[in-house]
Amino acid sequence: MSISDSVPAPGGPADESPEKLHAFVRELAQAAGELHLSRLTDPGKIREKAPKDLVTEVDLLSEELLISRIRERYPEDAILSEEQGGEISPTGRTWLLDPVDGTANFARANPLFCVCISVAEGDRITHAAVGAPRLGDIYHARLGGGAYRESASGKAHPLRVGSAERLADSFVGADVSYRGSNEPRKNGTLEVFKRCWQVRSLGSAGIRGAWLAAGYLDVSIGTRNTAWDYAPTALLVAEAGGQVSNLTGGPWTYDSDGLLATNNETLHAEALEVLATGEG
Ligand code: 2AM
Ligand code: CA
Repeated sequence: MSISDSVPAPGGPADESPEKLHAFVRELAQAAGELHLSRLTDPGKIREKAPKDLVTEVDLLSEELLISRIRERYPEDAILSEEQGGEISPTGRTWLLDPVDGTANFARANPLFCVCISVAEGDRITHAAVGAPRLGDIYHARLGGGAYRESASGKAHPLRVGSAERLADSFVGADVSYRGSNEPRKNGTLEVFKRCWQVRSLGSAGIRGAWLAAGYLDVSIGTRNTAWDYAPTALLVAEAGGQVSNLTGGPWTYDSDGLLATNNETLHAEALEVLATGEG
């Protein structure tokens, strides 16, 4: 039995079930995606909240939409979202939201952007959705219930990680910017790049994690500390049969300073070893 079966939904409808909560998570992803598409070539005013860290009007509108719908249905739940902030509840349920992940892509109408929605209970992610409307896909997972790619037709395809067991056979996804201060981890990531088969830099942590779960990538390296865009990866990849940890092999948590996801234990061990060699 998963925690989501055993914990009553605080503040939710009395007959709430994990399936209903999950359907709501998918509805939210769909609604945010429709908003994204309606503003695809009109992101509105773009601001730099930090150098090269963009926020558009659509980020803020998407966040408003998500938060208002969650508050209406689950007024007791905690919310942590990228632009408005918030807290993770130590005991109750928390929604982790990235209203537009891949904003730098979205701002120029590049199709690789998504909304990231996760539900956390205690230290576990119980539901997650990555909605990538320009791709026509919603990737979603429920703890113990499997991971799926839902296409625009509504058809659900089960997700399964790829089979590569060696870096030399792997497609590696990571976003490396030569700006900023995460130099040691960057060196480790570059070392992984040198040893893998091919590198993919997508500009969206949410899509990168979903694509690992789907078998389109074999290794995903995230070198930031942003729970709202890594949380879906943790659940999607675990439910698709893969491995997830922090960058030194410990459990990934909300305040880990990075996330490594791979197909299997053998590949995970190799990736961790190579990441560590780059630290020197
Ligand atoms: P964002 O679009 O929600 O900001 C590629 O840059 C990936 O890293 C995206 O998922 C992006 O999320 C994330 N990211 C997190 N912090 C960032 C920052 N300071 N600058 C650029 N991208 C950031
Ligand atoms: Ca964002």
